[in-house]
Amino acid sequence: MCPYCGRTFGGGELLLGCAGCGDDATRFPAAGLRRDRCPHGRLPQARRSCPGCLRDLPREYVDNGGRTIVVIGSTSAGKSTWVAAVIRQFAKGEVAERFSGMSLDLLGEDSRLRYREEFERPLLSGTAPVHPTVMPARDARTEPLLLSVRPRSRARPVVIALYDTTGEDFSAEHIAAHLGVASGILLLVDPTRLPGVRRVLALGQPRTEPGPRFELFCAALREKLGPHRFTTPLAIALAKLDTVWDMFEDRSPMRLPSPHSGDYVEADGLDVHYEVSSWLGHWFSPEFVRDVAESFPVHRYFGFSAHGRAPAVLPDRSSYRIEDPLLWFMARFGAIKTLRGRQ
Ligand SMILES: Nc1nc2c(ncn2[C@@H]2O[C@H](COP(=O)(O)OP(=O)(O)OP(=O)(O)O)[C@@H](O)[C@H]2O)c(=O)[nH]1
Ligand SMILES: [Mg+2]
Ligand SMILES: [Zn+2]
Ligand SMILES: [Zn+2]
Repeated sequence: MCPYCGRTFGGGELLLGCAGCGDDATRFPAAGLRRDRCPHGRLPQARRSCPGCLRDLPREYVDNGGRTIVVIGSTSAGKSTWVAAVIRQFAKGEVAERFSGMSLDLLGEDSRLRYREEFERPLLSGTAPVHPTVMPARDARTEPLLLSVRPRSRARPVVIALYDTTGEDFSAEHIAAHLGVASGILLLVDPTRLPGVRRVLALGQPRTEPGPRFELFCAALREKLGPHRFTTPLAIALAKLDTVWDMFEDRSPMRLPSPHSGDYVEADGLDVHYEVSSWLGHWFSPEFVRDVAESFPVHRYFGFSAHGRAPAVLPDRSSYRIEDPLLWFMARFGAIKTLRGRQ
């Protein structure tokens, strides 16, 4: 499937281009190769592009096939910041310290440029973004960041197309177009929008809550995919954990550093899952937790902060448990091992 236009093609349909054929240069389907040569008998260019939208597809994406992860949530839930922070976490080498040889690369010039311009600079530069929405809606739908995550050095990479939707997209049916093929969905919830948290922090009631949007989202999915339950793994994460840091007890798993190292530690994953789901039931609504369980048999709750444990203290804005959902997806994809039982 093309990560840009969403259409599906066979390998033989991907377009190749002539190299050094001058005025005769043309683009032709890979199936048209004759002994690895173009119609003029010369070696073609290495790059392959989509016959639907004509965009170049990175070689690793073509060779390995891609997994699609869609990041959704209300406006300003912290979606773009999560994407930026998780990539930075790899770049800083903090994941490789725990998973020897694990690495993440942005694939292709488009993804690298976009990461720098739209994620790294506005979200991690240490200055608050001028506009909360960093990405135009048009881009969110068609422009994934293509990542290649190598679980160990020289291991076969997992190629991930990461779609960072904007809040407005959350309920729209065009999201469902992606969700039908998604290998994973990450739903972010901003705790400062939840009625229970707002009462405790005396913030007044929010204009929008994530609940009605989640129902619309499920309705859009049903319309697209039929009335069945969705086998796609759903990760629901309480973002901006620093804003509710004081509400967790000392013994809470939300006080422990992420223990996943070498393997995905199932016991910790479950501890966090039960902690976050019970808080969400309490702060938000038990129906939300029930609806998630009913629609998505494979789901797990997470909590993280892109701004570290304390409320954002500049300049050190190291993050907390930011990579946990990605590690869970990697474990579900079979790319890293899951450690079961207590340590
Ligand atoms: N305190 C705190 N603030 C955060 C955290 N993550 C993001 N924010 C802030 O939340 C605001 C929204 O973040 P974005 O990442 O732009 O949110 P978004 O979900 O991409 O929003 P849209 O694209 O508009 O739908 C920004 O002001 C961020 O600085 C966090 O972990 N802690
Ligand atoms: Mg965004
Ligand atoms: Zn395409
Ligand atoms: Zn040629």
